[in-house]
Amino acid sequence: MATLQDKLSEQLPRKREEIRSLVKDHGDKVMSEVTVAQAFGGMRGVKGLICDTSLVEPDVGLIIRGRNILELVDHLPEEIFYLLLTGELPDKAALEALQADLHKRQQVPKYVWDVLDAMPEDSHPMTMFDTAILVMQKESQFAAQYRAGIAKGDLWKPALEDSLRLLAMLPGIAAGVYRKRFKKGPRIEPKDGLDWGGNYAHMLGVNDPTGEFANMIRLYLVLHSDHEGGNVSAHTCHCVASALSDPYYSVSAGLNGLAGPLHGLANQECLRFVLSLIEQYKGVPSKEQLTKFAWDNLNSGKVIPGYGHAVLRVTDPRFTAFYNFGKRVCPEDDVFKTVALIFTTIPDILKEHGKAKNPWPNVDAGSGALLYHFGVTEFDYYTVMFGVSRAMGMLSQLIISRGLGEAIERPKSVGTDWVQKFVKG
Ligand code: HAX
Repeated sequence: MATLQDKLSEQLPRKREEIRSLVKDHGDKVMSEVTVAQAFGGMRGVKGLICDTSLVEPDVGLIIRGRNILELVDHLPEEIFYLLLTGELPDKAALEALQADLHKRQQVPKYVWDVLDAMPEDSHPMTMFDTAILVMQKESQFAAQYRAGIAKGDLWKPALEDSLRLLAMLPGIAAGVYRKRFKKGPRIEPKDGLDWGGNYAHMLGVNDPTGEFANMIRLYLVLHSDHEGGNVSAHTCHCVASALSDPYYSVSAGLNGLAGPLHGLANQECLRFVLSLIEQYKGVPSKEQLTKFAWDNLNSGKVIPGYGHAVLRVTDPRFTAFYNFGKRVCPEDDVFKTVALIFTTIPDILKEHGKAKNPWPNVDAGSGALLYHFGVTEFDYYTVMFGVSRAMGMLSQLIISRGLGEAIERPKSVGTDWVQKFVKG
C-alpha cells in the first residue's frame, strides 16, 4: 500500500531530476511556433504549457495518464484523483487510506455558512461556491508554511494538505449551496461509510430509491475531473498558483473561469436550450422543428450550446458516457429524448452552417438532461457540480507543478502596432 504522500515523495524528486536534464540537454529545441492568427485567436494549438495529469487528443478525447476516459467510468472519483496525481490507480488499501483522509477533513468551518447566509439570496450558486472557497484561504497550510520559510522543493507537501482539505469539504459546501440557494431545507450532514461522490449525492438530499442518482454523481465527478492544462479553468489556476498563491486562491480563480458561458456554464445554457425547445413545441420536437429552431438560433448569431470544442474534433467521449447512462436509466424521459434528437440532428446543421470547426457534442450536451431527470432541475447549479469535480484536476496539476518547482508564468505580450510593423517586415 502506498499513500498519496508516500507515492509523491518517491516520484517527484525523480521527475524533477528528469526535467532538469531535459532542460539542460535540450532546452533550446523549438517545440512550437506562434502565428499571428494564433496570437489573436486565443493561442489555440500553441504548445507552451506542461501538464502531466491528462491529455486531450483531437481525435480521441480525454486521456488520463495514458488511459482513455471511457475505460475509467466505473471507477470512483477519488480513485481518479489518485490516478491524476501518481499515474496509477490506488490498490484497495491506498483507496481506503485516501477515503479516510478525506473523511477526517470534511468538516466545513461554521464561518463559511455565516458568509453564505449574508450573501444576496439571488447570488449565482457559482459565486456562492467560489466565495466559500476564497473565504477559507486563511486555513491554508501552504500560505502558513511559505511564511515560515519552507524549502521550495517541499512546497508540494502543504499544497497536498490544502488540496485534501479542500476536496474533502467541497461536496459538503456544494450541497450546502444547493440546499440554501434553492430553499431545499436544512443542510444534510455527511454520512459515515459513504464514498466521496456517494456522500455528495446524499448531502444534496435528492430522493434516490434505486441508487442511480448517486451513480450518476460519481460518473459526473469522474468525467469532469480534468481536461489537460490549457482550458480556461486549469490554465487560470495554474497561472495564479505559479505566483505561489495558495490552493484556495488558485482554485477559486480557476472556478471564476469555469463560470463563463463558453466554458463550464455551457451545461446550464445547454439545458436551457433543450427546455426552450420542449416548451415551444409542447414536448419532444420533431426533427423538422428542431432544424428550424437551430437555424433561427444560428441566424440570430447565437451558438448551439454543448456543441463544438476548441481542441476536440470528434464526439466527446464524456458525452458518450453520459448518453450511454441515459439510454440505460431514462430512455423514455422527454428531456433525454430531446438530447438524443439534437445529437442526431445538430452536427449536420453545424457542418452546413460551416463555421464551427467541430460540429460534434462536447461534455455539456448531455449531463444536464440526466440531472434534470433525477429532479435537480435548477440548472444554475450545474456548474457548481462541474467545479467540485474539476477541483481534482486543478489541484493535482497544482501539486505536481509545485513538486516540480515550475516557474512563475510570464509570457511576452506585444501590441497590435508591433504585429502590424512585424508583418510588413
Ligand atoms: N454553435 C454555433 N457556432 C459555433 C459553435 C456552436 N456550437 N461552435 C463554434 N462556433 C463558431 C464560433 O463562435 C466561431 O465563430 P466566429 O468565427 O464568428 O467567432 C467559429 O464557429 C469558429 O469557432 P471554433 O474554432 O470552431 O471554436 P472555438 O475554439 O473558437 O470555440 C467553443 C470553442 C467551445 C467555445 C465553441 O465551440 C462554442 O462556443 N460552443 C458552444 C458553447 C459550448 O458548448 N461550450 C462548452 C465547451 C466545453 C467546455 O469547455 N466545457 O466546460
